[in-house]
Amino acid sequence: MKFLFALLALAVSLSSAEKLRFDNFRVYRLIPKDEETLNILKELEDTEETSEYNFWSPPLKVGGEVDLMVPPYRIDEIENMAKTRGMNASVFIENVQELIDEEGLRPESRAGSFGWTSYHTLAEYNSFLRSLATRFPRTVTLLRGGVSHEGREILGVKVSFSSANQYNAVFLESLIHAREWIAGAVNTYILNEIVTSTDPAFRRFAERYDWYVFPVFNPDGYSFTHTNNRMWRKTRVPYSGNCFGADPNRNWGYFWNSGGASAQPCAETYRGPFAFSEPSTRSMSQFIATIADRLVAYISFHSFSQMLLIPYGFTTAHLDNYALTHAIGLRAAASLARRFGTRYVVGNVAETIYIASGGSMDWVKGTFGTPIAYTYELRDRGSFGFLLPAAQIIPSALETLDSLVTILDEYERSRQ
Ligand code: 0X9
Ligand code: ZN
Repeated sequence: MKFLFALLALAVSLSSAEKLRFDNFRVYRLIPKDEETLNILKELEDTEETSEYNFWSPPLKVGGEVDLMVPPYRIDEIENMAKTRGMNASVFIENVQELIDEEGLRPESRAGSFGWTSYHTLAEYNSFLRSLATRFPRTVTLLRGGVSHEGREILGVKVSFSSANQYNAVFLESLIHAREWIAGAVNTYILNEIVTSTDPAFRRFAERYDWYVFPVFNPDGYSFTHTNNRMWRKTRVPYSGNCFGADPNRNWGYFWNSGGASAQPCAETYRGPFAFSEPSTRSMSQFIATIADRLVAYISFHSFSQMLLIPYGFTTAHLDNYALTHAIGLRAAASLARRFGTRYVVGNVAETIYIASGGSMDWVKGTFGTPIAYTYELRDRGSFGFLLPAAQIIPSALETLDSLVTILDEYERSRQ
């Protein structure tokens, strides 16, 4: 009897963990032409459940581009609004589920290998890190940087070729936003090149630095994108109103709650009840604090929209070494474009996208004065958005790595 109950409980818990489907969900690119229309969109962003209307790019200004995922039963509503309000509305994605299904084909994992022709689960990322440390015990060390609310370890590696590089360290962060899958793929590709590339010029570059690489900053959110909701962004800490998660990139304790962050637990940019309320950001910040004096660079990978962003998000002011990092950023974007022609926009967060306080990059640079700090918004510009086909992982990674080499080379040159 007991066994039967256990079985029943298991069945219930399994069915409550159902995977959301997005059949015939569209993604529209909208361009509001007046304040009133803009305000209607902002109202939708504040009041609607994110499982209904989900903003892939938020409404910010008249004439600006807004990306909105729309369920099939609300398509008429949006089409009518576009017609009556004279709002430009083009369909960028016809069927979200179709793109998700293509991601799920996973040729690599069927072959039981780790690579960059498909996306990977948290477990696969973690076993990749462990196997690197096993295969290259003299250079790669597995790190337990932190822990998440649901008790998942936040694993990373330190790659070091010489103790002389101790104070010349680079930190690579990704997947603080769960749904931005390309970020973790690009980050681990770069890590793999750093450890295994045989190109002599690249080896000279890679072996000049110590590397701290953490592919999955938000493991609860990331595993939730695999099991329940591909479009999840935040952590999974339960908050009031039956809503889950704070935005882990609004939760860091440098000018926390200073604009561009929501006080509403249900919002996609919820700042959390206090700075470092999320176990993942709190524990990772504690880890970073232990190595901060060694860092020359902190790089954070996000998607999408093809931007190379410098601090800060909390203010539009040009602080610290803005001029230098902006100039380096332009050169980095030029070297990124050289390979496949991919165009990136360069600027600080607040001026280039929006005011956003509580980001990890702001905290690192503001707290420790780390000279080089960039946030990448990787491919694309909205054709696929968060659902970038796996065939674009390697091209994205190659061009991104070109730009990273330029950033660090140019910074070195600037110091001579
Ligand atoms: O809003 C964000 O956190 C990032 N954009 S995203 O579309 N990937 O959500 C921008 C990060 C800006 N960085 C800081 N605010 N420090
Ligand atoms: Zn992001």
